[in-house]
Amino acid sequence: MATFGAGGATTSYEELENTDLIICWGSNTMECHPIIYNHMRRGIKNGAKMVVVDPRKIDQVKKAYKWLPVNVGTDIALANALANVIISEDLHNKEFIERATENFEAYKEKVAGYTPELAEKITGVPAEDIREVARMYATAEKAILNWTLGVTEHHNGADAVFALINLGLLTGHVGKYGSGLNPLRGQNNVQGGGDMGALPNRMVGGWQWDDPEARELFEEVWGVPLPEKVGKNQAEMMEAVEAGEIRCMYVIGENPAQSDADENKHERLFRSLDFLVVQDIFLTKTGRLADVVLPAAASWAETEGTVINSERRVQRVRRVVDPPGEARPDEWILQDIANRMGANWNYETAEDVWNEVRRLAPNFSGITYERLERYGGIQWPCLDGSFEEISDNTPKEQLAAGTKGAETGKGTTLTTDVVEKRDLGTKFLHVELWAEEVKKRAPFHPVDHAGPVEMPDDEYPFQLTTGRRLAFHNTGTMTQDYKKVKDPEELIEISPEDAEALGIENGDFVRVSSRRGTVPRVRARVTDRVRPGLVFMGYSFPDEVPTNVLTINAVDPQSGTAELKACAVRVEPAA
Ligand SMILES: Nc1nc2c(c(=O)[nH]1)N[C@H]1C(S)=C(S)[C@@H](COP(=O)(O)OP(=O)(O)OC[C@H]3O[C@@H](n4cnc5c(=O)[nH]c(N)nc54)[C@H](O)[C@@H]3O)O[C@H]1N2
Ligand SMILES: Nc1nc2c(c(=O)[nH]1)N[C@H]1C(S)=C(S)[C@@H](COP(=O)(O)OP(=O)(O)OC[C@H]3O[C@@H](n4cnc5c(=O)[nH]c(N)nc54)[C@H](O)[C@@H]3O)O[C@H]1N2
Ligand SMILES: [Mo]
Repeated sequence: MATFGAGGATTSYEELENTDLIICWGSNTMECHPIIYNHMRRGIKNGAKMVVVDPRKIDQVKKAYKWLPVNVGTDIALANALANVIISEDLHNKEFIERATENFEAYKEKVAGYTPELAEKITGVPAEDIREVARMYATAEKAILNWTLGVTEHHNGADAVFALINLGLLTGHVGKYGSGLNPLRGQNNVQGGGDMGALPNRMVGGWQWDDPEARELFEEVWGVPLPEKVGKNQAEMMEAVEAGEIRCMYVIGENPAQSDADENKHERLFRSLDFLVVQDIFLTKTGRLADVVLPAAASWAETEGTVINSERRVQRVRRVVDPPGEARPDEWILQDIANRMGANWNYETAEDVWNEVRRLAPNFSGITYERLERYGGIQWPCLDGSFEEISDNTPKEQLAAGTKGAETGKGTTLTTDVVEKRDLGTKFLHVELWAEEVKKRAPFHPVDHAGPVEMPDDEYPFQLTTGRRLAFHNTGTMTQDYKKVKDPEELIEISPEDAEALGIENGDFVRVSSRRGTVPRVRARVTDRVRPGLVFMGYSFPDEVPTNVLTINAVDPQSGTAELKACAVRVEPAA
């Protein structure tokens, strides 16, 4: 948003199949975004090269042309060094920079200090590899840079995102078919959650909270004055709990007592509340701490509505089974509570809610249920909701291919004959950066490297990074009872060298402790996926292995995200 004004992945999945270079930066795409990875796989089959930037030798490294085994928390130094090479070898896209960006001189000055040799010392990535990947990225005709939590879950994660976006601006790999910048969304509806205004400073459709035009529109549609104050993000809320300013909390579809960093501290804070309500489809740990549990939420298969995925595609969700017992859809509960507080909400269907969204947010105005029914998913922005001119005989594939014309780089809407006049959404964002005259330039944000807050020392000699495995989801509420998969328990990945030094073998139990807490028993997986000094844990079995008692609550002031990807721990053999 800070660079382009819109928060969303800029390309569509399809473009991953039609590009020359795919970079996965801090993203275990194969295990965590398997659908998107399938598109990447096709791209690789079609000739694209993949570069993986990850401290661990994750499985997709086998398919990669190049793996940059970056030290945890040193991504900014690496990105700046790539830029350093691109500029010093005169490979940057001067025409694009001149026309579509601003603040290049400051950026150039900043990255001048990040030579590949210096970056090698910080990041552990050989200078020659940095040079090679810099050249590949700068000279590729099309290149897509994808990133996720390895980049963002740090005390300076927002800066790291700027460092990556800067690379896209430097090379012009954004705003044209097959090139782009993609923050992959974690869940099926993370994009949708943000788009619906589930952010403290944004409204439905991404409007800035204090935008006068938006306030007028919302007050008119909702018929109530809006609060004057901007809201708090989750980290700020927990600070306010600690300060005694927030005494009551209502948690929907989240298990923060186990997903927040420094679990012991967060458990204390949740316990200190006067009143806690949890609305979930399972009884989570957070639910067990609650005064009131609304066991009423219905899962995605039991409810109606829409979700919005990483490529900004709005898709219908349909009820296929009835909710069990007294379970009710989330929006039903919210409406009932609102009305008991004196409001007068009368949404009968999910479509009623969606139609209000269409009034509030121009990006969605053209996405009617009727059109979703007809065409399948539609990518926002989509302004024009008409469709009657399309004949019923138009083959579905042709409609789906509607935005093909975008390949020419001429526009984001379609040019295929049949659907010429129809707005079937927007395949990729920011084509306006390639217009003759650019109205709003994208600024470079020069940033500096700053390593993790807590580094290993004599007392806590290992660096712990945390993340995911294919078969288990987040805090495990929905997956931990599922046993018919490989390794249905938490594991700590540890290098053969470290295992030998500790006198442990693959499958032995170890005890892991940090300055904040202790995991008494977790099974060791001895593997060269991690290098000496680094250990990795998931957090999907938190009742038996509460990984987040170890992690550090060092929060990025810009994003509100904790440094879940780096803390220092001690590992010892356990009984
Ligand atoms: N150590 C460590 N910690 C992390 C991370 C990490 O990498 N390492 N990652 C962080 C990230 S990226 C995330 S997103 C968070 C995730 O943290 P959480 O969101 O707290 O974890 P989930 O387990 O996904 O919890 C989702 C809850 O929603 C419930 N649910 C599912 N469907 C519905 C529904 O339709 N309605 C309602 N009301 N409830 C529903 C589920 O039962 C579940 O309890 O964890 C963060 N914590
Ligand atoms: N199977 C499965 N899929 C999921 C989820 C799940 O729980 N299970 N959760 C969903 C959610 S909510 C999210 S947000 C996404 C997350 O998707 P990802 O971000 O891909 O998942 P993670 O495993 O948290 O972290 C990705 C990688 O970051 C690397 N990494 C750690 N530290 C650093 C660093 O300093 N620099 C770099 N460059 N890399 C680093 C780790 O080694 C890891 O391989 O996955 C989603 N999909
Ligand atoms: Mo996430």
